[in-house]
Amino acid sequence: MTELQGALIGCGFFAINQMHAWNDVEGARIVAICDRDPARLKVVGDQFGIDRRYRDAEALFADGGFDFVDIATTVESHRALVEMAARHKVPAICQKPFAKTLSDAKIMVETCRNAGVALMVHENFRWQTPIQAVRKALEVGAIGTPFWGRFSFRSGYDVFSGQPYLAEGERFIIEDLGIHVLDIARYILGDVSAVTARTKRVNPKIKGEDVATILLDHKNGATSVVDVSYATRLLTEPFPETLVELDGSEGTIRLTQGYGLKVTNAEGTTTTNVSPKLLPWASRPWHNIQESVYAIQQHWVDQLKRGMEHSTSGADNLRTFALVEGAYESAAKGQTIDVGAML
Ligand code: NAD
Ligand code: 89V
Repeated sequence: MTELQGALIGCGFFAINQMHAWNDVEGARIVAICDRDPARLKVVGDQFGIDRRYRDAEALFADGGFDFVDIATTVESHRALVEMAARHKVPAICQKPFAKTLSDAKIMVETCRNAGVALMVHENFRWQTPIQAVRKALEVGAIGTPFWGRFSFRSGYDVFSGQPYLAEGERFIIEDLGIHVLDIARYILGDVSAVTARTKRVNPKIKGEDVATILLDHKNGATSVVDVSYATRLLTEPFPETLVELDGSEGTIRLTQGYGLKVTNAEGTTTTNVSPKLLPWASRPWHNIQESVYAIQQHWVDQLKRGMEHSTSGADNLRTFALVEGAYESAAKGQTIDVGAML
C-alpha cells in the first residue's frame, strides 16, 4: 500500500495525541512539522524524530513534499491555514472549532471545493467507541424509531491547566466542548431544524459560559437535550464521558458512566461494556478521546485513498457549527433559532 506523507502544523498540547496516532495509523506518516514557537517545534520534533521543522507555514508549503496537512493550531489561524492548503492543492484536516464564525467556515469549505482538495474537520467525538456502539444499536433497530434523546457532559474537571486559553475567550463551553456533543446528537438523531439554548457562567475565574442547556428539534421529529457543564462536582468525576439516553418506539438505550451500554426492549435488558481501548501511548481518563483520534485519522487516510467524502467533512461540519452559532444566538436573544436559515 502506498504510504501517504503528511505535514502537521501546530505542535501544542493536543498535537501530541495526533502525532502518537499518526505513528499507529496504517498508510500514512508525518514527514514535516511546523510551529511558530521554536520550543514546541523542538519538543515534538525530538519526541517523534521529525527532522523537517518549520516556523512558518508558508515556507513549509513552499518546500512541499507531502500529500496532506494536519492543522492542529487553535481556531484563530484555521481559516488562513486551510486557505493556504487549498492554494497549494494539499488536502487538509482542520481541528475543531473549524472557524471563528459560520461565514468563515462556509468560505473555507467553498475554497477547498473550488481547489478540488479534500477537507475534513477533526471532530473526533463521534468516533469514540461508546458512541459508535450507541449508533450500531440504533442501526440494528434495537429500540425502533427514536423519538427523544439526551446527550450529557457534566464535569468539574480542570481543563484550564492543559488548555489555559479556554479561560480567556468570550465564548467557552459551547464553542469548545458543546460542539462535540452537538455533533454526537446530529450523528445519532440526524440533522436539526431549530435550536433553543440557555447559558450560565458559574466559575468566576473565566470569561465565557461554563454551563449550557440546549434543546434541539431534529428534522425527523425527534427532540433532544444537549447539556454541558464544567461547573458540576460529582462523587466520581466522569470526564471525558458523554452520557446518552435514547427513547424509541420499541425500547430504550442508556450509555451510563463507566462505559456501560444498556439496551431495553421487548426481549429484556442487555448490558454491554463499551469501554474504549487503552492504547499504549494513552493515559486515563483521556484514553476515550485518544482512541477516537486514532480512529478519525485512520478514517482520513482510508477515505482519501478511496477518493470518498469523510464522515466529518468540512461540508458536514457546517451543520454542526450552525448549532454552535444558533445556540449562542438563542441564549443571547431568548428565542428559538431556525437552523435551516443559517445554512
Ligand atoms: P495549543 O495552544 O497548546 O497549541 C497550538 C499550537 O499551535 C501552539 O504551539 C502554537 O504556537 C501553534 N500555532 C498557532 N498558530 C500557528 C500558526 N499560524 N503557524 C504555526 N503554528 C501555530 O492548543 P491545543 O490545546 O493543542 O489546541 C489546538 C486545537 O485543538 C484547538 O483548536 C482545540 O480546540 C483543539 N482540541 C481538540 C481536541 C479534540 O478532542 N478534538 C482536544 C483538545 C484540543
Ligand atoms: O476537545 C477539546 O477541545 C477539549 C476537551 C475535550 C477537553 O474539551 O477542550
